[in-house]
Amino acid sequence: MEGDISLHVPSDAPASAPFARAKHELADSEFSAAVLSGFARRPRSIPCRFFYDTVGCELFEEIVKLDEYYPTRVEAFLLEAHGAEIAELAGQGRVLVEFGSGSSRKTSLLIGALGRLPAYIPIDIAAESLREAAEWLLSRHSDLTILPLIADFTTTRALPSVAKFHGKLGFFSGSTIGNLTQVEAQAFLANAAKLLGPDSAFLIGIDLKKPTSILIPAYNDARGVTAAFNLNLLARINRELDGDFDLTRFAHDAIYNWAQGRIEMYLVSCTQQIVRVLGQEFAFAEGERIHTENSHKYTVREFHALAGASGWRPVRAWTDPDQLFSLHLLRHG
Ligand code: AVJ
Repeated sequence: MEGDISLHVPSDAPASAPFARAKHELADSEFSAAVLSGFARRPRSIPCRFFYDTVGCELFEEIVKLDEYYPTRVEAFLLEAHGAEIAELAGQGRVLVEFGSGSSRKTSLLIGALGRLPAYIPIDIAAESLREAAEWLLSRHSDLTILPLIADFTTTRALPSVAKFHGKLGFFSGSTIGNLTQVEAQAFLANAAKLLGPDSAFLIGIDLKKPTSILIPAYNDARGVTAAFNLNLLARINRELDGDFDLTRFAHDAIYNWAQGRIEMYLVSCTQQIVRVLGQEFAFAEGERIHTENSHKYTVREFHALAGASGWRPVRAWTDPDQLFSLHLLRHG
């Protein structure tokens, strides 16, 4: 089925375009560089984009089905309930550009509401997800032109040239922007404004601030799927970087940092231990934490301020009756 996707690859696409091997093959050295530098720092850390290898993508698909993990379900509800209004306010005939598209399951709801699109450009670092998502989308929207980009959406600087001839609608779902600090989120939004161009629209899903009685279980579920997702980072180090992490000697933890307004995920060393990675030894104290993810939460007001500071004008926001999640339509230019 790969052929289905490459049929849509324009010959003049930018270097980071569909399944460009160079970018993909860099992954290993990128991962090792990130782990080695993250382990040299205190507290130790691993960037959350490395969650999404094949196993990690599968575990994330399990997370979104958990009772405790409301964001995906509520966002899908908002897209279904308000799709027609979103389409009307966004305007017809725009190229849809999705940042961190993953499985594109929610995108299908948006595409259904938008009607005919000149093209859909999903941007993701997970090549396998892009391939699978494109297949799945084509099975539901057979006349859709899909131009996947394997890239880190925070550093994407160019779109396939077909995008030049149409207006653009950006889509950034799942509150993935929450992985960025406020400073990084502002830089991302400013870059997206440049990438999408004058008169573009942007639809963004934002997880709302709420009681920790709801937030914590969403990141520490009873079945331990999120724990497995987090621990997969260590398994990935074992697989790809010749590591010898004993996964039973690290534990998943998720806390809410009130000062920063974010969930923080950690892998906590259960004992004092020495771990080898790429021939180097790393000593971990008992209780020492590896920081693996931030997931910032916003109020509608806070997000409007953030968007406004990077040149985006809020057009409308939609929230569910329980105020768990929000969708924002922004315009600029
Ligand atoms: C989709 C990346 C935003 O922070 O809620 C889910 C990732 N991490 N459970 C989130 C995630 C743990 C998710 N993002």
